[in-house]
Amino acid sequence: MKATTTGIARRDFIIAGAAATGGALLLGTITEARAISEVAPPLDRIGSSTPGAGEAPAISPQPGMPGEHYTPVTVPSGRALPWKIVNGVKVYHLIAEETEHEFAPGLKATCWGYNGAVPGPVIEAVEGDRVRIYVTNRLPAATTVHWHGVLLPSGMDGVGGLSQRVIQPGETFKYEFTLRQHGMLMYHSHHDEMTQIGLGMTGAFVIHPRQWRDPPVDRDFVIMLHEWRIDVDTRRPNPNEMTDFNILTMNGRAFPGTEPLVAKAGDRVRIRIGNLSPMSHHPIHLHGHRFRIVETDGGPISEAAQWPETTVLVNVGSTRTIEFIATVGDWALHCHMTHHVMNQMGHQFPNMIGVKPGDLDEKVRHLLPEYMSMGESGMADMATMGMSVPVNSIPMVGGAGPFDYITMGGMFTILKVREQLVSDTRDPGWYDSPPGTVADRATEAELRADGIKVVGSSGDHAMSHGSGGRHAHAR
Ligand SMILES: [Cu+2]
Repeated sequence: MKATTTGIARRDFIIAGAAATGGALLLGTITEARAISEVAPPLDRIGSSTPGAGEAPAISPQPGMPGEHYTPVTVPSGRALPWKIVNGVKVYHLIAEETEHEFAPGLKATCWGYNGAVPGPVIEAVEGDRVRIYVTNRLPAATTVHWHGVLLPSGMDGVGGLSQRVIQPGETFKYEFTLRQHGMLMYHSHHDEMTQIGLGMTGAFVIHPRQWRDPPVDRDFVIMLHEWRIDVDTRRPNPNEMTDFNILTMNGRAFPGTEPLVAKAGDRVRIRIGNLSPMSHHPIHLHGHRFRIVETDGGPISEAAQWPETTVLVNVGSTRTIEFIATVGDWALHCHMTHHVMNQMGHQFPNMIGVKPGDLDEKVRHLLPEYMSMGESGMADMATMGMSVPVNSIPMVGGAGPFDYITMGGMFTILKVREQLVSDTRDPGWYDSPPGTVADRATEAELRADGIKVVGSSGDHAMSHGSGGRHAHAR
């Protein structure tokens, strides 16, 4: 590891998430041509498969329109793919290409994605829509796109070699099918998956129901999970990595680079979470709320079967959609695997907990001038000591918080719920807790009143229950 003097100043982290791509929604040109001209298979029940060749075709309904049939999703740190309507068909254009992607301020790598985005932009449509998706391959390798979870004709399924011939560099393929379900689905390369998914070729495919669902939601967020191996001093994710990932992302961003989710108190909030990480399942935990798991990529879950939860395990290759009523405050939303909320360099330290290095540092500095022993009391110091980090890397943890540094990295973001919002999407800053509702140092008087004796030196706290002992409440 080459040490350099390029430090990352604290100010660089301040609300990095605020670099929002404001109003992330990009709607394409919507032509007036909404004539029903397409003959398509009938809408089908959830769980049924593609109709056979013998089934009678039916008229496709009108293309679903934002505002009329659905409220568009919000994609923190991301965006939706533009579309247009041509003769009643929704037409999209995905471009598979290499792209310089920023994971957080200070860390960029050359990834493979779609339309300059990693993950690719969200494809958004409505149940019943006929969609035509052109895929242009600008990569140096062949590729395909698989529409993950979508019920469609076998030849549109996008598995290279099995369902189609691969898309060679420079070629543009056409996929076309009618959407006969709704839910949070996904898309990804299905050719040399280890390389192409490992380099980022994934995206979300949201299909809204044709009828408004009851109760309607006020916020509808999409988050795609991913994991990467980006060695310090390199600018390419290593797709050969099997287990030891060191950058964990939500919509391609690692904390403190993640954009917060903004909601109003009392809002019904939906978060659709998809996992196309190469290897890991991610238990995503939301603070301060209980939510229900209302949908998987297999379809909606009946109300009686919806689990109340605080953590939802999102397996590789699946999606989970949760809903809840937003409570005012700043709430962490993160993977609960502890190594998944760390950034680079946080994973391979010798265990120094409890070690007293004495004059070791001074001795070692004769050989390694910048040497500093670390981790004697854990990793939290790493964020705050203002260490320099190598070029194009980010500290293992650390984002500016309202009280202290937030000792989190990776797959971590913040749900910000306010009574009033200035803007529907803009980061409202830090939550200003009402007086008396923030944990703080106990006063001597408080300790005395409750019979708590703090003995020994700092760091050696013990609690006394008083002379009577066992019944602390008996006073
Ligand atoms: Cu995880």
